[in-house]
Amino acid sequence: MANSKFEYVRHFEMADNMLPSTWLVVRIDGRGFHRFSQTHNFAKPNDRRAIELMNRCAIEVMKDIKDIILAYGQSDEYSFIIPKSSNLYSRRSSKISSTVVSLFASNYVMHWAEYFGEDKLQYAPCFDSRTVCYPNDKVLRDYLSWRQADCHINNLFNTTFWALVKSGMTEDAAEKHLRGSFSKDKNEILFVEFNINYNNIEPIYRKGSTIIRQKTEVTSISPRNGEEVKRIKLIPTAIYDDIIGQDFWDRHPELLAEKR
Ligand code: DGT
Ligand code: MG
Ligand code: MG
Ligand code: MG
Ligand code: MG
Repeated sequence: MANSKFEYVRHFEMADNMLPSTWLVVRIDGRGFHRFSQTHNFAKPNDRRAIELMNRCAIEVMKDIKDIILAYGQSDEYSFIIPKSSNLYSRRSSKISSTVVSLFASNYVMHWAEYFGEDKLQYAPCFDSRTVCYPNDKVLRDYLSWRQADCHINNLFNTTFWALVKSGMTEDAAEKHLRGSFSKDKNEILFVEFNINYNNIEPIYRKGSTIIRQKTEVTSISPRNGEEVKRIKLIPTAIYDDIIGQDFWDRHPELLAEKR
């Protein structure tokens, strides 16, 4: 086929392929969710509906993009892990980032009402996205530990902050009260003043959500003879484990295995 004289403009597109044989992490984050959470009256410190909607979106992304082996989410963000061996979209950075974030955002809108019921979506939510490559298993685990530690630090702060405010302190006073405090101080305030043992708060809030492909028995009806057929399928499922320690990785050796 003859090329048009315009086709040279194609060469203005720059290659952005990510290094081969490295872990790829796509992190999406809600744009201006400080305002979005206020407009939609998210519960403080954690809105269960918002978290479950985020998890649903991540699950739908993983059902669509099979290369993703694990996703980790907290607050208004989600990280998607693509293994070293993957050749998804020839590892083109913007193609991967834009596909993941667009799928995530459209699912957020599509499934909103299932989680928020009568509380209508007030305006179109938006997420940003980036793809970063991590050269080995240690930095990948350190990346995930960084996000889970962030979840812990913010959740401990927010839980204590909102307990103080709900007990009658102004937001300014609560902010001052907690300035410069250590984890043990916040644990102490929660325990002594509010009778809350932080470790008993639901793991979904303390640990964030990890989606892995879990072996699940599914039952379907055979179109041939109408009989029930049971099969084991890998279904993306949310769990709320500690992913910083070695235990999680020992229980799921397939995640870091070279061959998949
Ligand atoms: P950005 O990402 O630079 O566009 O700015 P934001 O406003 O999205 O800020 P970010 O991503 O650093 O922080 C997430 C915001 O979302 C933060 O203000 C808290 C809010 N948020 C997330 N999850 C919840 C929730 O479950 N409940 C409430 N009340 N707020 C939440
Ligand atoms: Mg944000
Ligand atoms: Mg930010
Ligand atoms: Mg965020
Ligand atoms: Mg096209």
